[in-house]
Amino acid sequence: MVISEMHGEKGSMGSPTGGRKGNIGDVGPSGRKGEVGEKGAIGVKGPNGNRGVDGEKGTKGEMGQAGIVGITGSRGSKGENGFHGLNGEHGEKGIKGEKGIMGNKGPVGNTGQRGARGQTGEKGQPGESGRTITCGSGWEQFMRSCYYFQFRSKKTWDAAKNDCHRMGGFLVKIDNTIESWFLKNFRTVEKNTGHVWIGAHDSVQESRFIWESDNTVLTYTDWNPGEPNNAGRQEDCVHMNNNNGYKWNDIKCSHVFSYICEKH
Ligand code: MMA
Ligand code: CA
Repeated sequence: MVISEMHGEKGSMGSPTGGRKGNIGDVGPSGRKGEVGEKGAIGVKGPNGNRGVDGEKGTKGEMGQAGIVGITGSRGSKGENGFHGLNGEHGEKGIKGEKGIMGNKGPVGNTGQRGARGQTGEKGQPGESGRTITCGSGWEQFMRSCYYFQFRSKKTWDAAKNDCHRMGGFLVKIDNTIESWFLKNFRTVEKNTGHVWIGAHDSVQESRFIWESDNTVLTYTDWNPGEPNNAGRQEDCVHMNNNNGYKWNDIKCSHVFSYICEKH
């Protein structure tokens, strides 16, 4: 704001001779308004304005990385039992059995005094196909042969062969499964515990086994697996091995074993 200067006007001079000083005149009229003053200094800083409005919400962040694999869980409990399996298929029909052994000669029928009893006599038929053999004391008859089981004496193969010859026979010649079965069966019955010579040998030509009874080459054989092996290149005679169910083995002829003779 501009403040105007105000002052009264100067009174008239008194008498030079000195009189008394006059009274003070009336106040003069107001002076003219002064000129505008200079601009004042900058005022003190005003108080802070109010806080602005909140910004808009940001966009959604990206998906985080997959977490680490968890620790292995403890073992589950045992499952329930499975169902019963289906029944298996019906098995195949078995192989036809071998032809049976020929029966021994049937008993002689009773005299026909009573007609009804005469029937029994007919059973004797099968026996007629075999020869009637009188084997003699100590010999066993089977099919068309007689056998002498010498289980109480032991000899070398040659001595055993000679003994059979002396008795009118030869060291046993085994022609087939049935005959083999008969000999093995006798071994069981007699409870024989040793090896037994049979009539086979390859003394004439190595590896060519023949029967001493008729010098024919073996057809039926019952070798123990791995035999004949001519161990030590000195095994020319054949025995039934008591440790292997009587299966055959070639061995040194100088061993002393029991033996079986055969005669027709
Ligand atoms: C073994 C085997 C045969 C051989 C005899 C000789 C026990 O069997 O090698 O082949 O004849 O030994 O003692
Ligand atoms: Ca052998």
